[in-house]
Amino acid sequence: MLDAYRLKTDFPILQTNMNGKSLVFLDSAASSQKPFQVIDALDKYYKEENANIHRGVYYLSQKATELFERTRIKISEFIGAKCAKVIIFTRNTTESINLVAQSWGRQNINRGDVIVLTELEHHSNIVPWQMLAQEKGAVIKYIPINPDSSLDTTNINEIIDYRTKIVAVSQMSNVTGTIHDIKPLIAKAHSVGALFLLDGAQGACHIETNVRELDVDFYAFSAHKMLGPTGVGVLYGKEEILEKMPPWMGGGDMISDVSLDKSTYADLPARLEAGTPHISGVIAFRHAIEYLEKVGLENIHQHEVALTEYALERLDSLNGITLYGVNDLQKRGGVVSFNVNGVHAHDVGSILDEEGIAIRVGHHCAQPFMKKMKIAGTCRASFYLYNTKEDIDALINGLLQVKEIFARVVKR
Ligand code: C6P
Repeated sequence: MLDAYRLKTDFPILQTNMNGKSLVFLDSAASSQKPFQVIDALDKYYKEENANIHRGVYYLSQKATELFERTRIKISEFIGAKCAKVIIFTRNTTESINLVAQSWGRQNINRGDVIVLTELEHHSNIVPWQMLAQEKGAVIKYIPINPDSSLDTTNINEIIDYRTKIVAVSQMSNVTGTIHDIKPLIAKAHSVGALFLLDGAQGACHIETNVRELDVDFYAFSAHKMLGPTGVGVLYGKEEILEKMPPWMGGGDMISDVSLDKSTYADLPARLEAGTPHISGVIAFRHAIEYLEKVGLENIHQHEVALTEYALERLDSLNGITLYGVNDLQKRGGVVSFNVNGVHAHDVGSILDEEGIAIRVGHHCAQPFMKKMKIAGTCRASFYLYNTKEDIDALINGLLQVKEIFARVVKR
């Protein structure tokens, strides 16, 4: 098991105060905090290594290129990819999914074809497909969710059939923390000749993932949710699929030859990476992955399961709290979504903020889920390797204050 108390000391921001109180950070599902190893790598880059990559013959440029490409190799090993060239750098998960929709999708999706999603997807795994479907006259079908937010696969044979071209599902829900049982869905997609995209925005940071063992065709995730800098995303794709994908954006670094009337394109991965990337961010991202590897993703997951169990127990012991999500703790990650009955989630968030407690409130970029549950939003506390039981105790004390304040208002 990991020592969250010790790990916390690696995160400078977690030593600070907010509103005069020690910061209790419970919003890592939105973006994680960064250890000094990552912050130092960013600092070192700008002080000692800064140059554009893939362009210069001089030492600094070659050094920056080497460091940048080391991260690509590290990521390929981290997710079990065949080689580094199938790792495409983007800005975030959103851009990775848009890249698939705009490049692979525009080439392969035609009128009447079916794209399958779930009702629990983040907007980033809905809107790019809606844009594509609108342009191409394709149809989107949704795997429904049960009231506990698990997937209802009763009619899966009618949803995924010979017309399906791609199935795109999140590894873990950002709203309820539900870890989906994706293996049967991947097998089903492949049995009808469809591809499978796994949205790993909430997965890569918490769950050991081997893309080749899972046999996913695409895997999308963001560095900023896994201790790395913002502005760096990853798209993994099977080599034979990426090889056939046309460039989505044109510009520098993605060409082989340009003349005034036409251009030819570079090989993978450059063909899908136009323009100067977030060099410092990519370089620092390797340090984030090394940190995660040192702690161990399985240790992180079990730590989060323990915190979730504790949080659910304590929340359940308060009266007037509605909890969302599945009961089986091994089928959920470090996210708890709840409402304080009769109190708007934004009010809960603001009162907690005064106590230095950061949670996310609202629809969490998953409006279809909220509509299905007939709620405007939820309060969401999310945990990572640096959270402790004391952070959850602080949340519970904050919620007791929320209840007290609103009880007084109601009495008046
Ligand atoms: N969810 C949250 O607070 P980006 O913003 O591109 O790095 O990640 C998008 C995204 C895609 N899929 C899932 C399942 C996600 O959770 C997210 C990001 C954050 O829940 C910010 S909205």
